[in-house]
Amino acid sequence: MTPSTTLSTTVAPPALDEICINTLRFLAVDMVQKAKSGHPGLPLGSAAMAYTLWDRFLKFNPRDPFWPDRDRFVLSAGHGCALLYALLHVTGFDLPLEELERFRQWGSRTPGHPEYGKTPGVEATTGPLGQGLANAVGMAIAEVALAARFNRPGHHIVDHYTYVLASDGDLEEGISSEAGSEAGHLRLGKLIVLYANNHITIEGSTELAFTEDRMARFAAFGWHVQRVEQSNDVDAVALALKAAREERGRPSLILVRTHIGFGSPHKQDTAAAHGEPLGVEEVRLTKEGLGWPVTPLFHIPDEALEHFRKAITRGSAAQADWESRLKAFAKDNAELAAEFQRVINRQLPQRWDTNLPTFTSADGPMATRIASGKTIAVLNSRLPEMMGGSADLAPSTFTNMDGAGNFEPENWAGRNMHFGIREHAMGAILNGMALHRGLIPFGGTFLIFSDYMRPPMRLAAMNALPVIYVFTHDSIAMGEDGPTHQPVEQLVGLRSIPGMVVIRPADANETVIAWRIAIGRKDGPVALVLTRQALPVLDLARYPGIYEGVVLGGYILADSSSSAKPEIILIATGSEVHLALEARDRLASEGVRARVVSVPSTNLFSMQSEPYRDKVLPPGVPLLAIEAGASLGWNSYVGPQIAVIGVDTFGASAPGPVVMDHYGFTVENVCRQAHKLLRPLKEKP
Ligand SMILES: Cc1ncc(C[n+]2csc(CCOP(=O)(O)OP(=O)(O)O)c2C)c(N)n1
Repeated sequence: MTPSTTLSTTVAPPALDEICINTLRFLAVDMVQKAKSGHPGLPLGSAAMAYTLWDRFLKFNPRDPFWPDRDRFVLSAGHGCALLYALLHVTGFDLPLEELERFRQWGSRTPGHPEYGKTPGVEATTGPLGQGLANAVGMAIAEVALAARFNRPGHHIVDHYTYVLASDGDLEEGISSEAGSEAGHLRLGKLIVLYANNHITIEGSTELAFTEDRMARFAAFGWHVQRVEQSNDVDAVALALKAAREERGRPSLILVRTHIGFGSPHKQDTAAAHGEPLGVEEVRLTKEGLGWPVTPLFHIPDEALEHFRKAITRGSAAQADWESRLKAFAKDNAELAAEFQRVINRQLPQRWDTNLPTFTSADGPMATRIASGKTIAVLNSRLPEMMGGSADLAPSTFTNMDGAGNFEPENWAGRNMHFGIREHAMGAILNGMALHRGLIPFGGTFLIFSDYMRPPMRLAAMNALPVIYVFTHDSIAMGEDGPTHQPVEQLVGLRSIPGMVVIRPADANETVIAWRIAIGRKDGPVALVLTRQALPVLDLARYPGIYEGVVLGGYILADSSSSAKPEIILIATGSEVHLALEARDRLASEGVRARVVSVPSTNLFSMQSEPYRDKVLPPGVPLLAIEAGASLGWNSYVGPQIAVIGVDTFGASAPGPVVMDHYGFTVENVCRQAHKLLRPLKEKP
């Protein structure tokens, strides 16, 4: 039997509540109708429960959307954003009515799905179903982690809830199971999900594809589950929310039976209410049916606005109360209070990077994943806001922070996270942690499994979130596990995400600098791509350009021995840089002037000035790119005089060096390709 509570009352909502709910419904309907695009169904069906939450429980201040101890509200079903924009406008956020009238138009603050950073009060970019729900798990994790770090007896400066409005699609997506399982395991009692169970998705009834007992499923994850039969019954919704808030040992799912397109005579409870405007005539009928004036459009009755705007006084008072409590806390704990402000503002402490390791050739050969682990150990001691882990691969990714403890229900002060084998949720949870602020989140797995977390990585880039990924086993050189584990197209794929910075360091010192860049980047994610196999440590005396060079994304590591212009440039990343260096020496002995350019980050290199890039890669000099990954992408560097030694099939199962040999990553082949590239030039009359 499902351990659930059934809550239902038959009392009609009081008149003012109904007016307020209809205000939200018809603002959304008019937005969609005016835009001739959007989703009216969810707002009509879910307005009452959203209103109940925002009116009676949600702690927020429209005048300060970033107040750190506000409750978080994530509209996971981002397609229903007209409802969120209506709520933000009526409660007094800086979102004027004209913005609602410009729904989905160029340059408006009311885009087609909620976009973090574009609209005040939007806590996360949502739209790809399931992501918001998993982001919220990350936010709830951040809340308990920061509470464990900063709260003191008598001082609760971190104390808020995380709410989600989710739809059938959110729960159908696999990520909801990964994130739900993790949240249940962690006993995140202040995470509350309102699930709009309207039995309809785009293709029709959920009977087509979604018939499991969702309450039983979430109960099995360790959640507290409740059912509300009538979503328009604000008292029943309120009762369930109250019970959910009181349940501190388990996250809560409240399954609320909603009706898509509620009130629309021809479209309620049908998929037709989903992704298109109701139509002028149907809007009229719906308004008349619910006792709403057909015109004016975007109608907000005075009494509704007055009631909604009480959120400003309520929110300002709650924030003022928090600020005075923060002051009292600071009086007793000055350093801790300053530290709290620092991490919330994403500032780094003074001299955080002064004792990062420097490696010498005597330390090598060393895999860059090991160098990364050693760097993490130092960063961990300087940056207590670092929190992260791996998707069950910490012994391979070297992401564990010694002495930081495990983050678990019995120890929310722990900073080593165990995401389980749940890469997709890991990515979205990291986003939620970053969105919350106060932490530097990072997560690791093998580069090949970045495929499992690409949707949240894309959103991290879109949200400009400072999230760090530690991807190891970065090429076919990882060897025996074979093609299923050998990344080929991942590098070019990740580099192509706008706003993502991918760094593939060539040795231990480049790895340290890569970490410094990652920690310092506050406006977007960084993916560190690291080797499993040991690599020589580049001699800093011989290659002094490393420190400045990595920051620029690409630099001249070793020039041709004579001062004359190079005849060919060997451009390489990560482990292949060493191959390029060897080939350069061989070519020199064969009378060819070759320059080696290390490009740990094509993304950073492309941001540099043209003169700098031309200095590193002078136009007209032939290029030979060497990277154990798909050749696609390198062509952008090259005119007709380019060749790429890459991997354009799936790799093979054999010891790493053997695979590398077979794929042409040998000094002989690099030199052969270089000569081949140069021959036509030399033969020119
Ligand atoms: C990952 C993902 N797949 C597909 C879609 C396209 N899509 C948008 S809404 C939706 C389903 C709508 O059903 P439901 O989640 O129940 O929302 P409601 O019907 O309540 O509006 C789909 C498939 C999406 N937004 N995200």
